[in-house]
Amino acid sequence: MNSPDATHFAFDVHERVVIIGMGKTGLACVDVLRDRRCTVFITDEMPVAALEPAMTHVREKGARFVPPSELASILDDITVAVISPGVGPTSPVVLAVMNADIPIVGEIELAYLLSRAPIIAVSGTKGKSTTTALIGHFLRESGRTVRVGGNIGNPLVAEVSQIGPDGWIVAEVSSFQLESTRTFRPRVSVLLNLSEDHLDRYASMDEYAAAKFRIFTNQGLSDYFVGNLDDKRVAELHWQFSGEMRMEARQLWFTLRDDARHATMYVHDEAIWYAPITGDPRAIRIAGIDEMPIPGQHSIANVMAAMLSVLAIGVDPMRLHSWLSSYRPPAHRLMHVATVDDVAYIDDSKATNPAAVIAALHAFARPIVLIAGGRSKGTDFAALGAAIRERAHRVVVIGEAADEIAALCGDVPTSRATSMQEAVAIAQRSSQAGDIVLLSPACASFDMFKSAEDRGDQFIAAVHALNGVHVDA
Ligand code: UMA
Repeated sequence: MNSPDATHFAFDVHERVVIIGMGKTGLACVDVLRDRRCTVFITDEMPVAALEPAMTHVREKGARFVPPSELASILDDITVAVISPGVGPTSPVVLAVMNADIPIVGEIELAYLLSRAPIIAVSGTKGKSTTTALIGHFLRESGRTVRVGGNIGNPLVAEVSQIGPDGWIVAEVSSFQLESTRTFRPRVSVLLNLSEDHLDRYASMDEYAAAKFRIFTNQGLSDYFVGNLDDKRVAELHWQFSGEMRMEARQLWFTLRDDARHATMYVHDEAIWYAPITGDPRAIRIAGIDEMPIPGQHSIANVMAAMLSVLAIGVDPMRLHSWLSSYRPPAHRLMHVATVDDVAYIDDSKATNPAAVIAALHAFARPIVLIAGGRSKGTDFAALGAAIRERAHRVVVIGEAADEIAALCGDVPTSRATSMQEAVAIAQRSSQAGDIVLLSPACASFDMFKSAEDRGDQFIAAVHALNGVHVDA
């Protein structure tokens, strides 16, 4: 999105702002900008009737809704536009704003401009929410004041206004949010991995990666970059920081291999080791890999990324082990819901791309009944097919992508379900003692559910409704 940067905007009483998108982000921007006494308009391409109760909230805050058809009548007076992450650069509303030469600021950029606290930003195709939550946990345990927000569910702009210069912001940032940043400069940036996702919005994998790389573009010598040496695309950065890809931030790499030469954090003798970046250079054993809070290899990587992020800002490495044991994973991420008749039901509803599902399928050694499907995001499901054929003995397919996923399953029997309740009932009938029933959809949720959280909640409700349910503590 080509638009002038907005660093010179004060976002005060002189500003006349139009917010594009009236979801969570748009409404949080209304609140923050009205509190700063800006004149605020908001627009949304959804039919007006579908926009209640947001419309009431906007009115009560003293902002004005303008339907896209009437936008032209206010644009002459607008000084800056704020865009929600779900609104793509080719949306007619965005094009109209750009044609009127109005600067466009993404919500993450706005949050950064308004934040008095330094930011630790986490991106990647999978593992973002877990890593973000874990960093928040470590910082809280270390006695720091911290707010966690962004793509994880609560708009960052609302979080930054709750915290002063002594606190910390931990932000999960998606490619949608990063693509419109101009000056966004986190104190620590984390790039976990890069695999196919959102190819319904990006023309190519390179374009998607370029959006993600904006996380470190503005970082300077006093900042840190935390990267995954085991991810092919991220690791390429290790060798490629030159020209446009120049990185000034200090680099901290992690790996699941025993490679103290190239990484600051690595696995040695079934444990995570840290080679301190300052002071005593002797490596420190942090935790055994059997002590991870979530199953799977990718979980070890997320834990290492979170640990390096907080070590970068001076947290004591000797405390990390006990803080890891007190961590409780966020909902809908490989979350154990219940065991019914010796079958474990796992909610991984937030796995909305094939890579996350492949990781989930490999996180368990037990036979798996997979529930997958939903609205496709244009990604290639081929690798997912191979993982399904290797790991699952039954697949229950749901949603718009049901046929596409069923076609990949080869000899693995598939069943179609039209609701989550039906999917869970089929999964129960198809499973036997010792199995895992895994909801890990590889798709967006909006064809059948309000959100990924709603999809997970419906799964949990259906599991709890099964006869003989034994809910684990
Ligand atoms: N809209 C338009 N025109 C468009 C697109 C959307 O007018 O072209 C309107 C819709 O009618 C709707 C509003 O915009 O009323 C929705 O805005 P939004 O899509 O930006 O959604 P929010 O509710 O503001 O939620 C956003 C993120 N959504 C997306 O990026 C799609 C949430 O990430 C995030 O948690 C929230 O901000 C708080 O920061 C969700 C997500 O699916 C979880 N993220 C993707 C992912 O994780 O794969 C990137």
